[in-house]
Amino acid sequence: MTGFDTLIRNGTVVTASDTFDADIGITDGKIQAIGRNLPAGKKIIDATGHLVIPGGVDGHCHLDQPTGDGSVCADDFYTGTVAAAYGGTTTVIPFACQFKGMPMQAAVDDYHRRAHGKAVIDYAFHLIVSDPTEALLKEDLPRLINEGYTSFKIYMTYDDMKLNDKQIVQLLALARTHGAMAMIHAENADLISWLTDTLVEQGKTEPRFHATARPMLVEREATHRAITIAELADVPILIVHVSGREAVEQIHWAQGRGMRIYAETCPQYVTLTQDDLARPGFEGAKCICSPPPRNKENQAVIWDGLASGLFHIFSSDHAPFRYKSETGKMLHGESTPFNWIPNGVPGIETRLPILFSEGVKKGRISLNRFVELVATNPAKMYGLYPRKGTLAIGSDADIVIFDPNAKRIIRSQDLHHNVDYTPYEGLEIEGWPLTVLSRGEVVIEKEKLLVAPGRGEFLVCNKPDMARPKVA
Ligand code: DUC
Ligand code: ZN
Ligand code: ZN
Repeated sequence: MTGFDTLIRNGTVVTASDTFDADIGITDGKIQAIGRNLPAGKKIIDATGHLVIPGGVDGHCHLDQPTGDGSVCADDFYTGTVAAAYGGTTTVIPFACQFKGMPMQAAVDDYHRRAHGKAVIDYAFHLIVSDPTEALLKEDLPRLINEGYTSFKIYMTYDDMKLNDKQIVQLLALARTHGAMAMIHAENADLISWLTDTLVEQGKTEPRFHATARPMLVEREATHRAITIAELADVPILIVHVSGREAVEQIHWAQGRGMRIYAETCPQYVTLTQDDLARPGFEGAKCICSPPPRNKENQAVIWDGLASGLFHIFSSDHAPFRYKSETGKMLHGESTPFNWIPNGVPGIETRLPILFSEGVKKGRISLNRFVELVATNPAKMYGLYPRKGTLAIGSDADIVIFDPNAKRIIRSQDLHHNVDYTPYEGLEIEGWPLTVLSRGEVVIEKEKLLVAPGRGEFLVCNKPDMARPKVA
């Protein structure tokens, strides 16, 4: 056997199940061989002392997503995918978002236009359904699922997005019939609305009151309701961005009953707390996301779930809004009331390093579990496996050479997103990607971006096995 396009040699290969020393031979963008002492390739990458892992799959991030409140998503498909690549992610799945009154197809077409010519890594789309009309339920959504948009998000909160229980059950029944994965944002909208009104009437509008307006019980109730609706529709669902104990308990209960309830959590829920929302001045706005970060005890609960298998995926929920900007966190100036501050934190570049450093290095999760959470399971969840998310013969050569001992301090100025802050400023990290390949092409090497915008390809997703109802 001769002449791989690229040979990665002397590394420690890590998949979701195994860790072993091997070389990887790549030809035509695919992994052609994994073995010891493979013959040289035209290009040789020496991975001595480093881990060789599948490129990360970020199954939840927001790029160039239109909003309804005058805020602007600061990363487009160029800056967002560049930042992702620097952080060891080689596939992103952001959201084509339907607004009320808009055909879903129009949202998809618009999103393709936004992505066109920009991405440096591969991408697929989730859909956000906010207006489940009869036409959408009967024709548009089934057709889009069959065309490769095999996952959609349902909101139980946010006035312009939220669906009622009947709409949710209709959509879950549709997911069952057509084999799609339903992702659910579980927070009780009416309770949040009442709490918000009460706080605002009392003049309690600083960023820290965002956490008061969205306590864990509103997440718990909605999580339980989502589980109940999924049980009625008899279909698996994914509860996204789970923040703490109360939602975890509901998921644990449902999983214990044999239900296929999947769960996602994100870096913000293991690194930030509600105290970060009380940073001096308006700084707390930097950490406003929904659900909000909780406290240390809840972080420990999330870590337990990451270790035990309760959680299936670890996503960034990268929602990039600039801090010093009237299209960002300061939408209405420096004292923007919490309920007008755009929700979301940036984190597409720091996702793998944070989970590796805080999780693997601190002994909370294994190396294989790390790979499973950031790459393998998201690829499975969204019908991209085994093309993405693993190191196997025939898979796309989306590969990260990861230095497990690299020491960094997270600084906004060193990151590549188009946001003027990171909520993780000053966090000490051990472990960072060195070299990143996408379909065999070196995208990042020695801190440099080596590819042009537009090389990233749109991915048609299969219907995920994980979305199948349990066979009796
Ligand atoms: N919450 C969401 O539901 N989406 C984007 C960011 C956030 O905080
Ligand atoms: Zn959400
Ligand atoms: Zn989100």
